[in-house]
Amino acid sequence: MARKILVTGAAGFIGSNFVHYLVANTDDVVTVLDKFTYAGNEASLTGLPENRVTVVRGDICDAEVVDRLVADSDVVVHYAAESHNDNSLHDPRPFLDTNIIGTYTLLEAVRRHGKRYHHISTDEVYGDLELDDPNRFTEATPYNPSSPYSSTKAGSDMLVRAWVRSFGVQATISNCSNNYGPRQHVEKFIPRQITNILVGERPKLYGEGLNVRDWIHADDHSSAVLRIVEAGRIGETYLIGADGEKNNKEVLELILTGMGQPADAYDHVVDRPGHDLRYAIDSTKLRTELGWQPSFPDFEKGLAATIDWYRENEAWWQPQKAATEAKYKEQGQ
Ligand code: NAD
Ligand code: TDX
Repeated sequence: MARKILVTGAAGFIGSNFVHYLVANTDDVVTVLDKFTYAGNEASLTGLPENRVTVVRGDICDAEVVDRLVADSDVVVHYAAESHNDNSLHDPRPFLDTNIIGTYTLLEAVRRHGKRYHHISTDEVYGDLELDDPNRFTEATPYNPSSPYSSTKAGSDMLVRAWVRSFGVQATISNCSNNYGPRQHVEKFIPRQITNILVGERPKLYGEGLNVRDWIHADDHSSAVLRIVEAGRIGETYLIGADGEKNNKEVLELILTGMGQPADAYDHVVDRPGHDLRYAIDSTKLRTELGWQPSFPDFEKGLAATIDWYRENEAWWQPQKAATEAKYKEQGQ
């Protein structure tokens, strides 16, 4: 039977990809709750069938709207967040409001109405690893967040765990590594560099670019979340990753050469304060317990498709580009 799924933050990057994924792969009926901050984009939800997807403009901190929408759903999948580390270093307050109070507001509503809840989180809650550390993050790694962004995500995860234990809320949590793919805001690393090249600006690398991120295609994140919603054990955390470790310099060189530019045609800019060195996910639990596997194991192929998407969808990103770069310029980045 078709489920009624409330997806928060689905005008953003990963949430919108999840809704497109649900429409293509299930019979579910979806309600989107999104505040349409600078990161929300109506164009990310165009082309979806009106009889399956309803979009509500609202704040997850608004208890009244959240209560009404949760009451009318079977499952809540919570993506909405302030998501950018650099922004959190300059103005942390919205991160506390949305990531902590917003999650609290949702948890109280699912508790009142006895609804299934899935919480989307990040591997950044675990802090960072040395480049030569043979270990990767697992569900047992202690929390050690570095930035205002990751500390508010860690706080939101802790709220979920407390609401499961103290109030019996039917929740699961997933912590995923860095996503790439279509519809990601141009403030983030990969889209920033692709669109810089497209507008004739040089790409910008923080520091020496030796920081490692563990890349996963957004569709693989979506398939993992759906699997956890359908078969995950209540109260459990699942790490999501696709064995995609690469340092930033390597990724930037792949973008440059993939777009017909010399591999060194970029600028080094001032590093991010507190910049996490390396993230790496061990997703054995998700793979063995729930039988999940990534469908996009080839990063270079996925990156080439992502470059094509930005080439073909200039109308989607162009309106945000100049303001995003002006903000970075003020910060020396
Ligand atoms: P994004 O910034 O692209 O989108 C966030 C969306 O949330 C936007 O549409 C925005 O309008 C909405 N939003 C913000 N505040 C809101 C509020 N108060 N009420 C309602 N809506 C609000 O973010 P993203 O990269 O798609 O990340 C989505 C989720 O996935 C976040 O929870 C993030 O922590 C998590 N995550 C992201 C990554 C990644 O690589 N981007 C990796 C792991 C986990
Ligand atoms: O211009 C840039 N140059 C650069 O070298 C930008 C924007 C970033 N970087 C570096 C910083 C990071 O090491 O690239 C790496 C990736 O940066 P971001 O895209 O800002 O991502 P990150 O900080 O790793 O966090 C992302 O993954 C985890 C998401 O933004 C988070 O929401 C998610 O939780």
